[in-house]
Amino acid sequence: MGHSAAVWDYKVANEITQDWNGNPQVVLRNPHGALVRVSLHGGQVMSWKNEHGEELLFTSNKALFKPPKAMRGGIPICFPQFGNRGSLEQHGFARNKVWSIEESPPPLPPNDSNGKSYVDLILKPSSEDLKFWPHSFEYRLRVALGIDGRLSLISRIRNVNGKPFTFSFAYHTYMSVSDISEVRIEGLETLDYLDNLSQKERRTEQGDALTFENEVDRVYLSCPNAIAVIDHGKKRTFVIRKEGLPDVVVWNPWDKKSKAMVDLGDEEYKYMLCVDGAAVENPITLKPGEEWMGRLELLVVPSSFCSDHLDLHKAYF
Ligand code: TA6
Repeated sequence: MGHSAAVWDYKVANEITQDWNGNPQVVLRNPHGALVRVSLHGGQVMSWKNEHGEELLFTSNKALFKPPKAMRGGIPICFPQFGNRGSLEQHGFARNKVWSIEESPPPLPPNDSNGKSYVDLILKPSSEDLKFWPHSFEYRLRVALGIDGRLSLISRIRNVNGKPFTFSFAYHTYMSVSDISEVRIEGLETLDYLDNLSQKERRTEQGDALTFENEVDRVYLSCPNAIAVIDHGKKRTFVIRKEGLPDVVVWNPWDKKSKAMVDLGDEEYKYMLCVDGAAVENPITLKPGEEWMGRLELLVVPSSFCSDHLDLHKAYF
């Protein structure tokens, strides 16, 4: 199976291995030793390591690596729905399908390739899929690792023909943190959110950075295009930049829910936090031939680089 050659000043080749289920897994590397693993099962980023070999994404020690269940961790793709409405499975089927590598996708802007190691994946509905979601789409996903170790995910979803369809979306991003009590999020202050713990009631966030003392399951609405997740314990900040993703899902199951989940250790809630670039409040409708793009970029910087310097409201792409 071929794969998109790394477009690279350093000509570092990507490699294809197999994951624990025998599913093909693409490994992206940069010349400083940073690494990303992407499984063709679900188009899921399974691992993102910095140049010191530190894992930046959370993966449960009790994860079930058995299709059709998505692995608990990494960055599962939630499409064509985020949540569990209607007949579709929770968070949609894309994360439970086998994707393919696309050698020559429609081009992206040069910036999305130059100096990066990347792979282009594609998902199209099978005749079986069309029976329960009768919409002809092409979903192209580029996963790229930059020279500075940043991770980019670019989704392009196109309505190929037929009738308009509507979807909601999230990059369900499990961040690895030192201890949830050491973490705060900046950029969501004063925003409205839907509280999934109170029948999606609309509430307003108070004025300070978001910290964590118990279960949180919220969709923050109309968020800035940059969010900072500061981990005081590890002295590092995840900078999340996004485009086409107005909302941010924040989820930590805390102790009770963790104990109830077969694929999450009882104490593991302490070491993870989901902060997802998403489009949930206003699902996206595509007419035939229209295409939607949702970009996510994750960068880890030393926490001394505090969010004041991040200019959370400017456009980044
Ligand atoms: O808001 C995030 C959420 O919808 C939570 O309610 C929880 O269900 C989480 O996603 C994980 O969902 P999953 O289907 O991956 O177990």
